[in-house]
Amino acid sequence: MGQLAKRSVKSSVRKSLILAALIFFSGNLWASASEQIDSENFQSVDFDGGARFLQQLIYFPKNIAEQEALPLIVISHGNGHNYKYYKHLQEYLTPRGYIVMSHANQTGPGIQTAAQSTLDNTDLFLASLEKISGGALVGKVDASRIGFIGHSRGAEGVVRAYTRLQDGDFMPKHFHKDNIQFISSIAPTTFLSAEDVDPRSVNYNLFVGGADGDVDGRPQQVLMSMPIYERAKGEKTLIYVQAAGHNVFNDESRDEGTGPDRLDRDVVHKISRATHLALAEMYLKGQGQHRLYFQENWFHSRPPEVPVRPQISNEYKRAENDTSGVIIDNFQSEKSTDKASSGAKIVHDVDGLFEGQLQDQDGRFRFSPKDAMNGLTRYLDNPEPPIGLSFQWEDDRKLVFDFSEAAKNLQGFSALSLRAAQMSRHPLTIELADVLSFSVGLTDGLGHQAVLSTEGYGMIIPPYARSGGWATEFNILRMSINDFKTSNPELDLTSIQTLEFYFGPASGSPVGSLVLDDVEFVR
Ligand SMILES: [Ca+2]
Ligand SMILES: [Ca+2]
Repeated sequence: MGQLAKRSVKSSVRKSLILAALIFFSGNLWASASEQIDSENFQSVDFDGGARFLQQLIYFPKNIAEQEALPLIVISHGNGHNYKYYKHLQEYLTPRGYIVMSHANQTGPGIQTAAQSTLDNTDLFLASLEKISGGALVGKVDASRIGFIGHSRGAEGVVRAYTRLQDGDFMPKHFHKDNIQFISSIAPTTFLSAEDVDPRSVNYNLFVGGADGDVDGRPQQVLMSMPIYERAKGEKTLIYVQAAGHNVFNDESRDEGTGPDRLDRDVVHKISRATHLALAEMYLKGQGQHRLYFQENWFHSRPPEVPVRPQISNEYKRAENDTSGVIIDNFQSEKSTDKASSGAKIVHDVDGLFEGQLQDQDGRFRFSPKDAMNGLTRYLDNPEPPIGLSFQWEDDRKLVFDFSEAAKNLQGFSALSLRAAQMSRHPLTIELADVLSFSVGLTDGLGHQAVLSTEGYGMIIPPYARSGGWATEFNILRMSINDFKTSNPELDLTSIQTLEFYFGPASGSPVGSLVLDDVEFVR
């Protein structure tokens, strides 16, 4: 389909979706009751800023008087939600040394008003410290360390708010545009364009529920969250909780999710609490040890509070301006399947090798042999479409990156990192019906080789089987360079010439349909 036709279809879809959304999300606007909770560890106070959308529920540690100035976390709810629905996060984060403010959010008209609410409430909060709890917070809020968390329209809204700050389109009086240290979007909509909603270089987390019955991940504007993640150029993390619905990310909204083995709100809250604490510790308090939870596959290493049972696929990518890694292939240049973006030669005998946009090609997730990117929802109108590789195997096959003309010195590197996904509803994904594994080799100039199975580093899990399979979900894999060396001490890390992927019965899953991206060595 041509770009113009595609655009007009999208814009009519968008209008009808907006209408449908307006009808669907009625009622449950806001409730205001003055309350003041005084627990052992925290205090909470309702602050009335003098207008309907300037209402705030503020949590701060009980012993605030003895504390240094603390970072601020702002929570922006979704449409049909309420600012008092995020106490599970507020009660958990506050005693750990944060001030957490959740505010009334004008989501009804859309993302622009939601973003305005986030900005106005953040500035108003910082301007009003003398009026809150008898001035207990005066001198206790460090406005140079702010995190934004949003949900649904509020999740798109917080990114819109950030984009406006960066564009100088909103001038805050009490904080600076670069004080936003991280943003976490929970199940964001995608109403607005890539130009208006762009995380730019901020640290960015995306949370998605695979059983979401609202922003359900169909390959359509508004309903697919992933393009915002793909736009981000800062350090970024993605947590895809397979059996979580849209509303179980807050305390009270009716669960609208669809799909098997649904997760209780309590379990989803444990995942969200642990994730947001790790993000806050990392980005607001400089506790870098939490980074490993995100860099590694969650079946290998996840925050201890996260229960092991839920199926979660996760992604991580270092910031674009972090030059510590060496990309072998991110597929963003060199469109030939014989040549990697790094210039390495590609030799392979896999089936159906296809390089292209990480976006479903026919707008539906039913299997079609013509759609080599089935179930992917990564691209709407990003300036640079994300591109990756897809292929299959039913026997022993390989895919080799040959950079012997410019051998790599991997001493000082910690890992090979890549993201990989089982393709939703592909016949070989259905035949496998299991987690997927393969083997990875490194070979030096003298022919010494070390081969490791991906199994030791996490799982490439089957797509969540909602209506037979929904999104094609990437899983990060991070394989230790040291482990390659240990498995063959003769391997000369100073002169690695090829990186080999082995698929099939001799090396892992006997059959499979895989999408691959971001193959790189990282420090
Ligand atoms: Ca499709
Ligand atoms: Ca790519």
